[in-house]
Amino acid sequence: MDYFFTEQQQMIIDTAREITNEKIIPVRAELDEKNQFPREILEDIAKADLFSIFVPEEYGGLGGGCFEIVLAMEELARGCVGVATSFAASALGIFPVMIAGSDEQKEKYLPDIASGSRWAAFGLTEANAGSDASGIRTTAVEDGDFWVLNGTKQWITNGGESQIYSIVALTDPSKGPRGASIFVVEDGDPGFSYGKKEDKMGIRSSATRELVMKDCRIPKDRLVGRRGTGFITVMKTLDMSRPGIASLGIGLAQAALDEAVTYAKQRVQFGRPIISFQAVQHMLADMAIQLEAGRALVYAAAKHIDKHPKDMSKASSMCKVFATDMAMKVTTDAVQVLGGYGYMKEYPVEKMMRDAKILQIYEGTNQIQRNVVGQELNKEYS
Ligand code: COS
Repeated sequence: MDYFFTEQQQMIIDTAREITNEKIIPVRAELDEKNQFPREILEDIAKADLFSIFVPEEYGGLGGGCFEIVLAMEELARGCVGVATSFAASALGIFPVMIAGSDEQKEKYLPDIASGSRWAAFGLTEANAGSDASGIRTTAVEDGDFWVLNGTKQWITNGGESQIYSIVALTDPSKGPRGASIFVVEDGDPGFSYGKKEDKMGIRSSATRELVMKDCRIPKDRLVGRRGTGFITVMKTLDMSRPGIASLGIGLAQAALDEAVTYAKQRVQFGRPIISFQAVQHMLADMAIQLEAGRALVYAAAKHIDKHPKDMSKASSMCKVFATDMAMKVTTDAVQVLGGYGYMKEYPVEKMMRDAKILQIYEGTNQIQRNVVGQELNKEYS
């Protein structure tokens, strides 16, 4: 379907597509098997200037919006959701600075993020605070010209690989969500270290690790935004990033559909290619229909967010739910079309199905997204 991309948008797609075809697809199975972080591919992505898409022009970026990010992520995810997640995590990690940071913080961090010379990560989740994000226990206490952070963040994408971390901590624990603030912690800061590295079902090339802060002392100017406004910034950050996760579902489902159709045209049973059987055709048709509906919703949501940045939540959550539930279904059906071969690691759809699962879980489970949509409806109709 023609989505009437601008010249710049088409260039972003073409650039990401080239990286996917030449750098990602040839090594994705190996990265998956070895649990290996795609450092070199991220360096190629940096050279191709894709990290600059989401950074404002005044800080060396392309000044693209949510729509441009979505286009790049979709293409990268067509190759490997683990690699695309590693790319996406840098955007997620720096969004708090873009949303609430001071001019000095933006000048200090954004040009490096745009060039891809440093990567970011987002430290919100803790062992006892997942969906209930305001249940975090990490604290930040003022001490002269410093903040002292204590706590452990869990399942942090790009943990141990990034150099810049946006960490959510309680500055006034008695105030709940209104007592949270965000800080930039840098790799090498005293008292900051990396803990357990996770062994995951899918997106195995992405790094998922604990961040440990033990009397971690950081200068006062690392506070992002005003003290106590961290939770609102977290929510805005997630509103901005969730369409990106949706687009990973689109790229992944496209890859699964491509594999399924190609296989169905070649596989002969009962003397005919299996694509000639209506049972298979209907499965493929449903996959294609759901995929295109998801893509249209993600693009529409991203465009809405770019035009109405104060009204992101519903569009963002809607597209995250639809596109990632769709990706789970389409990748599962792709395995079904390939039958026994689909279940084997020799064929890529097995990895695709494993990769799809996390999309329904991270950056807010799809149950939480439905809560957000429901709450927004409640407000709209009051
Ligand atoms: N934009 C701006 N502000 C928002 C917001 C948004 N999208 N969503 C909520 N807020 C504000 C609320 O208005 C409220 O502010 P006040 O206290 O001033 O009224 C505050 O944030 C708390 O909101 P709420 O009461 O809805 O929070 P809960 O404690 O019920 O928590 C959350 C529910 C929002 C945490 C839950 O729905 C959620 O999104 N969980 C998923 C978290 C997540 O994505 N984790 C994965 C991170 S992986 S990177």
